[in-house]
Amino acid sequence: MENNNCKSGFATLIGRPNVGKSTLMNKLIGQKIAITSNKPQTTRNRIQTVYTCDEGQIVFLDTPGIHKAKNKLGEYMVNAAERTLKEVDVILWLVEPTTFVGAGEQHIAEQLKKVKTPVILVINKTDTVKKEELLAVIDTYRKLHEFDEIVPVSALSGDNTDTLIKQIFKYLPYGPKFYDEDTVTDQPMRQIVAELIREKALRCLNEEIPHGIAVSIDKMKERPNGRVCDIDATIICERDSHKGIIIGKQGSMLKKIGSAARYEIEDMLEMKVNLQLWVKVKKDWRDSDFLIKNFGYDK
Ligand code: GDP
Ligand code: K
Ligand code: MG
Repeated sequence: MENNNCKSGFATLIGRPNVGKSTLMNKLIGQKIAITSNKPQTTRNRIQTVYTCDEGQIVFLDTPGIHKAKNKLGEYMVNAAERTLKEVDVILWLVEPTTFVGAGEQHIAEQLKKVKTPVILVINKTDTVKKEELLAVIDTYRKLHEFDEIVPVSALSGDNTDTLIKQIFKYLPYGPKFYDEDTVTDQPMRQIVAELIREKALRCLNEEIPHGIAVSIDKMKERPNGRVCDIDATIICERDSHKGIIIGKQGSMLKKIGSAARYEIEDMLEMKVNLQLWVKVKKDWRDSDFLIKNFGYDK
């Protein structure tokens, strides 16, 4: 049922890597869509999630983060993020609860000066600080930008996220919902599965590898009985030495990544999954236009 007071619009999440953008998104939507890890640049694709309630609908864009590009893939990510700032109804800038303002924050503040879009400062991880410290953080950021709202939250516990939702709706225009009530993302299932596998690989592997891997889904097919899904996926890395590490002693690492991923995919698809994982080397894939497009990283 649509009422005349319904509000619908777009919000984007920006902020340095690891401030908790994906965690917040997952908390708000109530299920896992954006992958999270303690390594920067986990999120490569612009993931849309949809929040629906009586008041209306918020379509969230989980951006990869604004930073200086180091290669072609980096450029795609930065461009996507900057374009988004102008297109949305409201920007959520997520920060850590600290008074230290680094070059990354300065850069974001400069970008925000170029757009007229309202900005809500979201101070995340409030579960890690005392109230006095929080006041000092608010003070620090007030000097950096004229925010339309400042909302402290804990994405992990969900503390104060209801206030955040209310504040976001203040800036959305009246209008009908964009998506069905039960839509939570417009990402194809294959892409979510690929991201889940990549997340598990990032978590299991050594520091030096993660940024150089991609995952492609070669086959994903539900059996006619509707109880099993067969998935073939390839982890693509940049070096032969990486391939060895990803496979591990007698395939032990690949097994570990595979079973962790399978467990979550089964949970998400609500059926048994037969996951076959392969590893391939493609040198310098991050600098190749063709490969970036091929893996869907140009959004
Ligand atoms: P992103 O790079 O901004 O998307 O950050 P992630 O969502 O991947 O989170 C990075 C790390 O911070 C993960 O280890 C999260 O568990 C952690 N984290 C996120 N939100 C909170 C929070 O509210 N409190 C605490 N204590 N940790 C958090
Ligand atoms: K991260
Ligand atoms: Mg993320």
